[in-house]
Amino acid sequence: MSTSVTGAQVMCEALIRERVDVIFGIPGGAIMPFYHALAGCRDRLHHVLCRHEQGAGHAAEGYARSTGRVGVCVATSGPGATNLVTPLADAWMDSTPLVAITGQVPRSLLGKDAFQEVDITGITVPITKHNYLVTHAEELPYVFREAFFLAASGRPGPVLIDVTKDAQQARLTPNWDVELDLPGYRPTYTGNSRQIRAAAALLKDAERPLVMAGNGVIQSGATAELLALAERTGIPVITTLHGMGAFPETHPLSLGMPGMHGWVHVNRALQECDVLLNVGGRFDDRVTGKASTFAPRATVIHIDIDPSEIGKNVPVAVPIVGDARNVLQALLRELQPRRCDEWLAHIRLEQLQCQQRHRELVRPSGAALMPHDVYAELNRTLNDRGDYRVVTDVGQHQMWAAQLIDWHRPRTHITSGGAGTMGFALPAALGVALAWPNETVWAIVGDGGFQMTNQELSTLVQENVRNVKVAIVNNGYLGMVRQWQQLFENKVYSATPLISPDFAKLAEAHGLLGLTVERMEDVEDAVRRAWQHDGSVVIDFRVEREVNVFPIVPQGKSIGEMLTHE
Ligand SMILES: Cc1ncc(C[n+]2csc(CCOP(=O)(O)OP(=O)(O)O)c2C)c(N)n1
Repeated sequence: MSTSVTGAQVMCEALIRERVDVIFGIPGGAIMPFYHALAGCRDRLHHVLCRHEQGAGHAAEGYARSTGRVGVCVATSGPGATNLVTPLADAWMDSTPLVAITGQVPRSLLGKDAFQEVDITGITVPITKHNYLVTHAEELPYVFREAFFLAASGRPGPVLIDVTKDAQQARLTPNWDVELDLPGYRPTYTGNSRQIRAAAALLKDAERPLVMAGNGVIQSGATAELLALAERTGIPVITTLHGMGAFPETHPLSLGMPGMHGWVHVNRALQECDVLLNVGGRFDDRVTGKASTFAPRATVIHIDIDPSEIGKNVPVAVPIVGDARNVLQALLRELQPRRCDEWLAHIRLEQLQCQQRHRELVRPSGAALMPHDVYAELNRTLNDRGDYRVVTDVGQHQMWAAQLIDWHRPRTHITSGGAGTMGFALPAALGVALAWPNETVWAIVGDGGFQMTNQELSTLVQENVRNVKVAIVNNGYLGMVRQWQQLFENKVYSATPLISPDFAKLAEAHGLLGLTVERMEDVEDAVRRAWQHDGSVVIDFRVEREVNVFPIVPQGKSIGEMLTHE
């Protein structure tokens, strides 16, 4: 038997066979054999050295979310592996296809509290779709094949492969002739035709129907089918935070976002609708508010690839398990043209009144720089140019971005929705920028979240990434928490005022262009300079400090009980 390759070389070869071109990580003792092997295939596998494993994980997520392909991150054992826990949880909550590779102590030391030993497979059981501890190099070709298949198929998600150091060092003749053998894993891609006919009948007869588009529409590439369905039936469409971009928001049938920070007219439409078709959304509590009072008059149709989502949060009359694109295609074959003009006019009237009032209420007089001014300018230039992706972090700025930018294309709005992970935006933008070198990637981030992972600016420089433009919406607070303290905790601002460094100087210290904007008159110029500058940029928008995101549905309340102003 030839003993020409190591387990580590097999790992690299497996990645190449899965058509991986870029991986994000940090080396260390237990993963050193893999890194040694990686040096031998630099021309085929590009490794990005991040500054923190959390950054590596989010970068892989950004790559995956913007391309639909599996993102890959790598860490050593122990603290390297535990630093990946947050991105794994994030990917789990947002159904992001990810493969995380970690080194593990040698098999002979397992369970002995060896140096940098952590039971990472044990830790990540609840936040991975599947995970593996590989102790024998011969298992590697099969495990990698299966891991990539699991990460990308059915409902996508993160998979972890933990490989002992001795398995990486062992020599073997790999067997690449692997047949997948997953008897218990059979995702359903086509919906049940009887249920699809039942859904069509409901949509035909409904007086106040509504379509809610979630992440599944984007994941399955069903945007054309969604548009066709809306245009054939005249049914208005609402888009969840992760559904943004699934339906063009300037379309006459687009209503906007529902939920905790959704628009008043959208939440009212949900409370009034008689048939609700949820395509690829999971009825997250940020969408439903108090679930028992959600859409009380609606007969609910739910299309989801994951059967365990159906009926989990909201009772469903017509469950359709399948891939959103397949199911919508089948549904389209059943649907005759119709219109919903009266219902739409009713919602539009409400929208007009609510948005007029909203505009008046959110603008305190004499405010220096309102966050809304920044978004208005970003929205204008993004839509003018079209060649962009936007990554947002978590907090007030994230909700304003969702509300105030018109999202048109799938995979252009990337955010941490399920886990709500501060620190996501900058490293995720790095992953997006490497996947889309010819587009401009805006990272919109708060002063708090930026400080959680801003060391990845250094990675941008090392990688010569020139297309990331960071817009910090700097309000001197952990803004979203401060807002809750103001509204619901009697203005006791406990641990939310935030001192920050001079962010423009921090950018300059990295050799990047740094700009500071304090006046409304300077917003346009700064945004234009950022677009034009051949290199990554950080803009510190110092905005009015105590501005709130409205509407807001207080925690535990029905979405019918929104606060629209202070
Ligand atoms: C890792 C992490 N820690 C804590 C939180 C809780 N949290 C949610 S929003 C928020 C404030 C965010 O502040 P900032 O980044 O400045 O953004 P802003 O809300 O001001 O736009 C915090 C602390 C979180 N979501 N993630």
